[in-house]
Amino acid sequence: MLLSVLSILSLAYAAQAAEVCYGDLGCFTNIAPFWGLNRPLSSLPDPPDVVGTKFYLYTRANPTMALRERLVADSIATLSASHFSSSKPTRMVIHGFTGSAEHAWVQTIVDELLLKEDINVITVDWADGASIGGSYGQATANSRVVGAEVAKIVNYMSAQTGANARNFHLIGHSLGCHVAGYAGDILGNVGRITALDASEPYFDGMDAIVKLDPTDALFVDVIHSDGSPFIGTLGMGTSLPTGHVDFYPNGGEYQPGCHDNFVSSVVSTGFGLLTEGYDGAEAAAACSHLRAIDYFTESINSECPFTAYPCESYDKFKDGFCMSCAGNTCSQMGYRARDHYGARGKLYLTTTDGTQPGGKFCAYHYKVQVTSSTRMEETAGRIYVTFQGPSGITDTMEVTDGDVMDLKPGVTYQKLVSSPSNIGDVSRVGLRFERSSSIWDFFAAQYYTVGKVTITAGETQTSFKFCGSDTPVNNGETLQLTQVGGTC
Ligand SMILES: [Ca+2]
Repeated sequence: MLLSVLSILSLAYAAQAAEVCYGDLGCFTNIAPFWGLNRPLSSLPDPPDVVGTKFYLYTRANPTMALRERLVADSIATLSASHFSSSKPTRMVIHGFTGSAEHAWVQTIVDELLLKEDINVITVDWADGASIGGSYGQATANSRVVGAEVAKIVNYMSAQTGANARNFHLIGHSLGCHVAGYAGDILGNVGRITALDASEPYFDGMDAIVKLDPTDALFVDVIHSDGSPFIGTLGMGTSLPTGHVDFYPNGGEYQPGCHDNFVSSVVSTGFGLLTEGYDGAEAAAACSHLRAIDYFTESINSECPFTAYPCESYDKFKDGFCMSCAGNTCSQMGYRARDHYGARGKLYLTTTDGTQPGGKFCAYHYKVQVTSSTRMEETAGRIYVTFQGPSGITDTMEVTDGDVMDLKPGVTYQKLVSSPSNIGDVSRVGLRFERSSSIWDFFAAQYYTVGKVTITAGETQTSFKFCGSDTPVNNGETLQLTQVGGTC
């Protein structure tokens, strides 16, 4: 049945199949693999002069938008008059659908990159080809032309200056990730592609040649921040593993502090338009989709490492089962991902919602384990823990399940806890017990008896053990543990 529907669609589509050729950028067709069930309407790309791709160079000598220098492929005059240095690494920033290199986030990434390193930064502007006036499908097609133009200018700069594609790092957002993929596919030896929430619609389920994949650069790192399904929840990013290493902050579907379901998007987009213009509207409509940019930008000069851990699932990660980096399997999300080249696969981490002072998203991860005394009387309730070190104190967090209230002797309750500050060596733990008030737990013991508490810092892979010495904790009371180590 499916096959016959496909063949009818194929026949109907064959009538519209076409090809366009744009000189040295090559020819582009709208047939398979660029057409298929996941891309039922495949457009041909607009001509390069309609897509209007422009390249702007920033260096420490010309770091502002007013001083940026336009580079044009085949124009030796612009290249030799520019501050481009072939001996330095080059990073390119590529926006997505409805984007522009004039958007504030692009300039912020440029600023952070130049603060970090004395390099070439090139912004790729294809605002006309990615315009909301066109369709998403047309922008999808146009991204192929932009990819070819990126490859062309990299080849031109290499030929003229001896620059090497291996020293190029393409940083794309949304459709810009696939632009980077096309460029990398043509060039064959791009050093790195960082994909910031690569777009899902028209790409998931398509051939590797159609979308970003690990063969497009020597190293491809991907941040998934809006990976909930497009159909139903309007998640714009893909949740599928797309690179050598794929980061899933907060599970990769929704980001904390974002309210991007359809209804709230419509309301907040209108509010954003009224109050902050286009950037505000985009931020409100695509909060989780844009958060990948925020994480990457922060990671460039952040002291906080954005450590990410391999795990089977986000649920297991949240329960504290995946805090081990044994075998160098962890990485750092964002700018420093390349420093942990050996890490592969799906990595998880949590972030804050960015509302604490300083507006930072990076968080430190701790596994908290509370083990009941083996001599404890059974009881029912919840256990909460807070802990501190020389440089911070955490909020009070529940380590029990929340639903299951039974507390049994010798059992360990554990959770992943994240803190916006680095606590340092943990020196004190506060453990509070709240007894169940349910009538069904009437005969349960009035107190909880703690055997030990272990805090493991994910970032340093260090554990701190506190013996509870079978101390009972009454309902509503907090027990302070200050003695690290011991036998228990
Ligand atoms: Ca590809």
